[in-house]
Parts: sequence; structure tokens; C-alpha cells
Amino acid sequence: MDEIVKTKYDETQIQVLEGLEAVRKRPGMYIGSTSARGLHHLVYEIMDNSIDEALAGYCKNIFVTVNEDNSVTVRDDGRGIPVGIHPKLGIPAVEVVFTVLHAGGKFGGGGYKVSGGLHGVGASVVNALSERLEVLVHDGKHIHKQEYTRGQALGPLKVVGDTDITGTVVTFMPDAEIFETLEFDFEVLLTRVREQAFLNKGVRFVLEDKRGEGRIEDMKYDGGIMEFVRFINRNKTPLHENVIYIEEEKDNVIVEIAMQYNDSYAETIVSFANNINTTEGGTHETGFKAALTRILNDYGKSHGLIKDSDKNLSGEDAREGLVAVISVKVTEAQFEGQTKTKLGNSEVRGLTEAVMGEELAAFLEENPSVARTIIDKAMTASRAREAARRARDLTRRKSALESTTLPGKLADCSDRNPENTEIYIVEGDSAGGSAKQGRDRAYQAILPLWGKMLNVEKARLDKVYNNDKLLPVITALGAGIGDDFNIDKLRYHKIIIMADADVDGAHIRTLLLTFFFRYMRPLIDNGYVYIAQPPLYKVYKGKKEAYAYSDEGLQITLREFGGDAKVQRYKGLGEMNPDQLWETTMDPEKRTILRVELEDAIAADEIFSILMGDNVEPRREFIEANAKYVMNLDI
Ligand code: TSJ
Repeated sequence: MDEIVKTKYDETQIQVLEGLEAVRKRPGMYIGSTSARGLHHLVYEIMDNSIDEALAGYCKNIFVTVNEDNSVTVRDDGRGIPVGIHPKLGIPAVEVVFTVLHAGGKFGGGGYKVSGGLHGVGASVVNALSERLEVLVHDGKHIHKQEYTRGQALGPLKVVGDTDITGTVVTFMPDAEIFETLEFDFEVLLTRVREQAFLNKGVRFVLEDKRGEGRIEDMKYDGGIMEFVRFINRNKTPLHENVIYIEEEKDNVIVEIAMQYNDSYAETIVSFANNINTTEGGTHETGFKAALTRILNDYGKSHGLIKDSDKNLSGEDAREGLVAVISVKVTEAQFEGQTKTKLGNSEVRGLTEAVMGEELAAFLEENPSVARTIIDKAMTASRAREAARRARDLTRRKSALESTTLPGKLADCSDRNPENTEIYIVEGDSAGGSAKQGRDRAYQAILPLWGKMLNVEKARLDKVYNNDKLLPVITALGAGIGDDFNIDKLRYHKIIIMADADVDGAHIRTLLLTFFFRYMRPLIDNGYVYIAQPPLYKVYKGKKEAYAYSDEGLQITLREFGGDAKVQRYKGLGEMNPDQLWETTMDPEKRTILRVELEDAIAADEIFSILMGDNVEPRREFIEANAKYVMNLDI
């Protein structure tokens, strides 16, 4: 008997070791990537455990601190992770939480974390990827402590003192061997912590930065997602004072919706399932949208705001200027899609549509002036869209006559498989000329931009279609825009914006990115949009020459060249000849291109509102200082 028990124990130990080794071998499977994004994910994994404790009703305060040495501490006032001996594994439960790999990889196949309430999920992953980690459990009597390095306990759980409080404190230092960067970005953490504060109303979240000058954000939102909507709209002009708020439980599904219209043309819908941001949407969003369109049409018709001679409001019309937060809680959430952020539960569609339909209809009846404001806005949108459709039909007909839908200035590539091809969108005719001559025409297409760039933030679809600068971009990409956008028709899987490395270049990049974000969002979600990195300097000495892409790079090159090299500063792409442009900026073997990743749609939305909205003053400065930072560009 003894022997069997011993064998079993050994097997368990081996499994544990294998598990954590797997995490270190393929970290991406568990935390998505080892870039800055993966690094920040560690904090969320730990914090989620405290949030679960809050959801269970035992924790009111959650503190997240970035320490001076860039380690992170997460502390809560919950019950404390149990310290009793685990019946099967023979070690304290808290040690199990940190050393046994739970379920499969979060980002790979296997058991994806589907709902709150799975305590300890992710803690062992964070532990495995931390150079060191320390846990303190306060159980109301004693303080228990254990330390680990790279997932392995440095010793047993020990009592290190007395206490009359309960709670858990975890401090970890991410492993430099694993992560490309170790520096936490306060803004990135703040966005996520704030989002969780909105979603978990009444729970206090304190985020503190102990580095440098220090910073502290103390957040508690008793209004929950209602306050979230106000927050998103804070730089915009709301069309009605009160946020429309709906909360109902039906068939074990909790549906919570908050919405408010503003005077812009953009639509901002943020959805969550079990507090997980469903960036790919899903059945809750579909149900919400269906109900919104149906109820606005019904109300408009029955109250004489939409006449028989008018067209029905489309979904896009109904959502123009809308900010909505949708949060559902489902016992067995199914997550689908490329990044497992699309809610799949089919029953949720009907439930959300029913709840939203009933409650919105009731709200409109009780608030006729708000109802009129919303329907007026949607009707105006509808008329503009009609004009847009006519404009689009016109361009279709025109292109049919010209026998090609492609813009005249496009120098297309010969390969027709979008997976192999890339398009350079180039500002300036002379740079466009160099790019055309320098490119590899097999798979690289060049589209020079000309005409007046449109600020899409202040324009409706009809203007976008008629804009001489954007229309060629739309037709060259071939996938349409807005609700008609179809990524399967996209003609290139790399869309590379190539503009000068100066303020004007930054402005054009931002305008194009805003356009992609508002009208071709899947391009960004799929990671198809890139920014070319042309050099700023060329350095010569005798026969030696080198390019520098930054001022620091220039200093390094100058030192390598012995300090007296001749320096040529490129003022624009147009100054480079075709060979130079190929060599420095376009050759896949040598170039660096930055992939545009929008870490957070709400932050992006806000930034585009600031950059492109009515507030002229801070714009230029903001672009210069923050364009890179706010877009979270990953190589
Ligand atoms: F998982 C973790 F280690 F990363 C972690 C867990 C990190 C942090 C900062 C906090 C927590 C955590 C866990 N906070 N609160 C809890 N609660 C429990 O683990 C717990 C306590 C009591 C009981 C019970 O049934 O009595 C059950 C659980 C799961």
C-alpha cells in the first residue's frame, strides 16, 4: 500500500514539474505573448483572483502596486487563500495554487478560463514566469508566507507572525529571461483596473505607482457601467442627460446595459461576458443591436417620427453617436473567435434582445423628449447614408465603365494571393515614385496618396466615399467599409503606411489610422496594419555607410565610425532614391515595420476623439508626444 501511495505522489510531482516547464517553454500559450502585453497580463491573472473573491462577496478592497523595483504587489481584504493541507497532494492549498498548473493553456487549445469563480487559475503561470514570487496569507490569526523562484517553492509555507485581519498579498518580479520588457506601463494597468472597477460596482480598486514621481488612483464606482458610459462620453457632448440603464436577470443570465448618445458619428459598443472584454462581440451584442434597431423603428413609426415615406432605420443609423456598455453574466460562457473573445452562447442572443427590447421600449415611452432626440439623430444618419449609397453606386458604375475597380495611381503587384502581398500607402508623389521603382513588384503594391485628407472623425459615410484621398484606399483594399466591410475580400494582408518621420507624417498616419479604426476595424483587430520605419540619417565614412533610425541610433553609429563621419539627414522619404528606399524601408529582410495594435478599444476611441474632435489646441502636441505610446506599437 505504502508503495502505491509513494508512486502516486511521485507522478504528481513529475506532472507539476512538467506543467511549469511547459509554461516556461511556451509562455505565449498561457499569457498570449512575452511582449509588454504578456507582461501586463501577469497582473491581470493575479488581480482576477481577488476579483473572484469580491464576486463571492468576501472582499471590498483591491490594491495593485507597482513597486520601485518594477515588481508588482496585489493585495486584497478577502478571506485569504486557504492554507490547510490539500487532501490529495499533501501540501497546503496555497502551495497548490502556485505550483500546480490548472487546466490547459489560456491562449492555446485546452480549457479556456470561461468564468469567474475559478480560484487560483493563472497564479501558477505567473509564478512560473516570475524570477521570484512571495505570497502572504492573513487568516485572522497568523501570517503565512511562502516564496518561490521560477515556479518552484524555496521552502515550505511558514507562519511568520500574528494578525487580526484576513487577506492575501502577492508580490512578483517577472522573469527577465522570459519577457522582452520588464517595465510596467501605468496607463495600461490603469485602463484595465478602471474597467474592472466599473464592472464590479462597489468594490474599491487602488492602483499605485511607486516609481519615479509616484501616482495613485483610487477608484470605486457605485454606479457601475452607468458610470462607465459617462466616463467614455466625458470628452464628448451627450445628447441627453441621463444614461439609459437596464438590468435584468432572465433564465439564469444577468443582462446589464448602459447607453447614452453623443453628437458624434462614431459608435462605441463595449461588451463583456463574465467581466471578460468580448472585443470580438458575440451573441449579447447581436441581441442588443437587433433590439435597438427594432425598437427605434417601432417607436418612431408609432409616434409619427418616421413617416411611411421614410426608409427604415438601419442598424448603423440607430447606432450613430451611441456609447453602450453591455455586460452579461452567464454560468457556462462559451468563448469563440480568434482571440477567444467572442461570446458564443446562442441562448444569450434572444435573452439580451428580449430584455433590451422591453426595457428600451418602456424607457422611450416614459422619456418622450429623449426618444425624439435619439430618433432625430438616427433619421439624419439615415438620410446621410442614403446619400452615401447613391455616391457609392455612382462610383461602382463609373468603375464598371472604366473596366477596372482599381484606382489609377495604384501600382499593383502581380501576386493575387493576399496572404503574400502588401500595399504601401505612401504620402507624397515623389516618395510614391521612388517606392514604385524600388519595390519588388511581385508582391508589393504602391498607392501614393494625393488630394485633401479628410478628418473622418467629423464626417459621415457619404463624405468618406466621396473623398478623393480615401476612395482610392477603399478601392485598392477591395473590402468595402463600415457594415459592408468584408475582410475576405481584402487584397493585401499587410497594409503599410509610409509617411515622413515628422509631425506632418504623424498627422497623416493618425488620420489614416482613425479611418481604419472607424471604418475598417477588422484590419486593426487582425493585425494587418503596419507603419513603415524610414531612416532619419545616413552616415558615411570612406566606403563605409550606415543608416540610423533614431537619434540614439545615430549616436551609436557615429561612435562605431569613430566620431567623424559625414551625416546626411533625411528630411523626407522623397530624398531617398529607389534603391535606398528599398534597402532601408521596404526590403523584408532588412526593414523594421511596426504593427499597430490597439491595446484597448476604449482608449483608442478616446484618443481619436481627442485627436480628431473639436478640441484643436492640444492636438498637434499630443500626436508628437504620444502617437507611439498610445497606439502601443509592437514590432
Ligand atoms: F491566486 C492567487 F494566488 F494569485 C491570488 C489569490 C492572488 C491574490 C492577490 C489573491 C487571491 C485570493 C484568493 N484572494 N482571496 C482568495 N480566496 C480564496 O482563495 C478562498 C478563500 C476561502 C475559501 C473558502 O471556501 O473558505 C475559498 C477560497 C477559494
